[in-house]
Amino acid sequence: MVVKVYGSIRAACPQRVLACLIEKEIEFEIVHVDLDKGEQKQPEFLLLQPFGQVPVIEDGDLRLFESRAIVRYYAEKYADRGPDLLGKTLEEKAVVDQWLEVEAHNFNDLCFNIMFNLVILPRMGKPGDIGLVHSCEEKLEKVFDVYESRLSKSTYLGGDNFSLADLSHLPGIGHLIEEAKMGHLVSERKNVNAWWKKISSRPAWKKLKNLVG
Ligand SMILES: N[C@@H](CCC(=O)N[C@@H](CS)C(=O)NCC(=O)O)C(=O)O
Repeated sequence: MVVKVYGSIRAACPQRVLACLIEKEIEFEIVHVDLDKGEQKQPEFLLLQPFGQVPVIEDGDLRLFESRAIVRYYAEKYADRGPDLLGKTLEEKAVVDQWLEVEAHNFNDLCFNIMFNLVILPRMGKPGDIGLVHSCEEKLEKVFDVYESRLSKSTYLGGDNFSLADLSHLPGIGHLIEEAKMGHLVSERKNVNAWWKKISSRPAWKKLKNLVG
């Protein structure tokens, strides 16, 4: 069964899902939703995703939205195929989950506000709130300090192995480095920098970057 992924391949949340599908070697088809044209706000799309956001997946009778719920689902469904992205024991799984929640609640909004105000709004010819960008950058420095300390004790955020906690950061950090030109947040921190090099050189992520072009 080919998984249908509705979204834009350039947007962070669909990329989270695609990175997971590629890691697990799950066949997928992207149904492009043009965010610039507001296609995700059309009534037909709202039937798929009532909040008008991407991604949404369709897999047989299953329809799911929320990128982290989707990656958890596939990591569990294909636990025995490809890399284990969840952890083995209950305790390992809990630690992976903890850092996945950190990504969602401590990292993601700051990253989104920077991208939105520094890159997306100007691209649409609208001014971004640069004060907000600076305050988010300051807060993100503190988040990366926490990561630096964590990564001095373990190779990956969730422990000794690559997991959903790391995978979930790939799109956001990629955008911060490539589009917001904030690579210093990563490169100035020895452990974060080594971690980023390791996770961003995974074949699955490179394959996705090639698809994005
Ligand atoms: N929590 C949702 C967030 C989805 C989200 O914010 N998607 C963005 C693209 S990364 C989007 O659809 N933006 C357009 C909009 O909100 O109108 C998820 O992780 O799937």
